[in-house]
This record gives sequence, structure tokens and C-alpha cells, in this order.
Amino acid sequence: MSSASHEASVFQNPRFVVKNILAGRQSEGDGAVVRRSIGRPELKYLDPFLILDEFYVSAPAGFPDHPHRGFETVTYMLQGAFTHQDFAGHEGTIRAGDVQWMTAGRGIIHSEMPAGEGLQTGLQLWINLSSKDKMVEPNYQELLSNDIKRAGIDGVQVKIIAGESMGVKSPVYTRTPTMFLDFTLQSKAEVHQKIPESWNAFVYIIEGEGVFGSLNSSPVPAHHVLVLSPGDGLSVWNKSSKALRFALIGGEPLNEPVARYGPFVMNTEEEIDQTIQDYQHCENGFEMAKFWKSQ
Ligand code: FJE
Ligand code: FE
Repeated sequence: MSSASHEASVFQNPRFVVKNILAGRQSEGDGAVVRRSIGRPELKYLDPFLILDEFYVSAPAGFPDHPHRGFETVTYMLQGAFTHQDFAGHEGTIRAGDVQWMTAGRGIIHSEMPAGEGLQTGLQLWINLSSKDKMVEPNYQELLSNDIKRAGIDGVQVKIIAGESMGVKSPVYTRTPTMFLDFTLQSKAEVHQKIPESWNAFVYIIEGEGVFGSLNSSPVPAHHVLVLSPGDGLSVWNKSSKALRFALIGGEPLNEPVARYGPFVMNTEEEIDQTIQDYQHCENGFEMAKFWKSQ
């Protein structure tokens, strides 16, 4: 069998890289630094994804008291620890490998601050909610590193944060259907991952460099975001001598209008005006803002 026909046998309709953008550094929050990939001017929205930030924070920098409405935030710690406190008394610390999957729904006000000394890093993904879910009750799904399911074969390891890989499924409930996989490929390893055909999907390279979509494409280094064409799966090769780590993220597009004002994401300008009013008057989900401040 020729290598071309072998490649063709892996997927009927393989995905290729259609956009490759470096996530440069910018300041956010209070003295924090992020590498923003989704959500930067060249890539404002990849339905249903609003933002992907790789964050770099040392105390006293952080993300002090701020609101959210109309979407979910997924925080995945890579190094160190972060403590969150919200206006409903929900509090917790996530450490390297842990995930907090927060559904802001109708309203959350919280702080997200480093919990330890030195540099704390991680990924934060913002996933839009459909109009029917924007005003749901806020909810948290917290997964400790030890509870995150892993699968692997032949120099490939995957942590299944959402969705399914190698026959292993995540317990996370995704209101907007989402896949979030953290792959590590040792030198010379390759992987072929199925992705639902019509979903939007992208790769964010965390460490090392990899060849994505087509065996003869150039290797792409860390901190780049790769937007993928439609198709039923993605092939990845690590031709380098070092380990490659990347997140593969996909989601079913909502195909709804997006009206956005900072941390509020709704469908219409009227709903944004209403949200600002609710926030200012401490109403419709922001009641507990009246006397709350983080410690
Ligand atoms: C926010 C500016 C912000 N990326 N990555 C404006 F920085 C934020 C915000 C975050 C954030 C928090 C963590 Cl823990 C990690 C992040 C942006 O909190 F919500 C608005 N509105
Ligand atoms: Fe937040």
C-alpha cells in the first residue's frame, strides 16, 4: 500500500489547518498576562468558542471580582494553583491538572486569584451557551487531576476533559456539545483522532512542535492556534525529538447571533442592555452582588 492510500484510509474526510496564528502576550485582569488565541482580533469568534487564554500569573496579580453571564468558563491548570470565590459562597482551589467547568448562566460574580508562590499557568476557555441556556442557574463541575480519565497507546497519552477519545468518555456535562482533549505525543509518535464532522475545531499547542493535518506540512511550535477545516478527524505527527503537548478542542456551532459586552454574552443588544441594568441594580441573578466582596 502506498503511503498516500494509507493516509486516505484513516479518515474519509480528514481535517486540515486553514488558519495558523501565534497567540501573542497581552495584559488582562489586574497585572495578569495572557496569550489569547480565540478572541483575538484576527479570530474574534469560533462558534461556540469566545476566548481561549493561556494565562501566566504571579501574586499579587490576578482576576479580582468580576461578573459573567450567558456562557461557560473552563479553567484547566497547567502549573501552580488558583483559588476562586463567588458571590454565592462557592469557593475552591484547583491545582495543576485540575479542571473547573463553570456554567455562569444567568450570573456569577467571582474572583480568580493565584493560590501559591511563583508563576501559575493554565488555560481558560469561554464556551458560548445557546439562547435557551443563557439564563440557567449557575453550576460548577470540578474535576481533580486524579479523576480525569486517561487513555494511551504507542507513545500517545490523552487526558479526556470533555468528550471521548480511544473509547474513554469524560463525565463532564456539556450544555453546548464540546470536546476538550489534552494530548501528549512522545518523539516519533502519531495520533488520528475522530471529530464530529460538522463541529468547529481547533488545536492549541502547549509545548514542543507538531505536524498537523497533512504529513508534509511544516511543524508548528508552541503558543500557536490552528483552526481546522470541516471533516471527520485530525491526524498529528511528532517528527521532533521532544514531547509534543496540545489541546484539541471542538464544539457544535450554535449558529445564533452574538451580542457581547466584555463578560456578558447574549443574542441581542436589548439583552445586553438588560444585563447591564440587572448587574447595576443587583437583579435577575445578580441579587447576591449587593453586599459581596471577595476576601
Ligand atoms: C474577564 C478581562 C479578564 N482570561 N484567564 C475582562 F481578564 C477577564 C478574566 C479572564 C481570565 C481569568 C482566568 Cl482565571 C484565566 C482569563 C480572562 O477574568 F472576565 C473580563 N471580563
Ligand atoms: Fe471569571
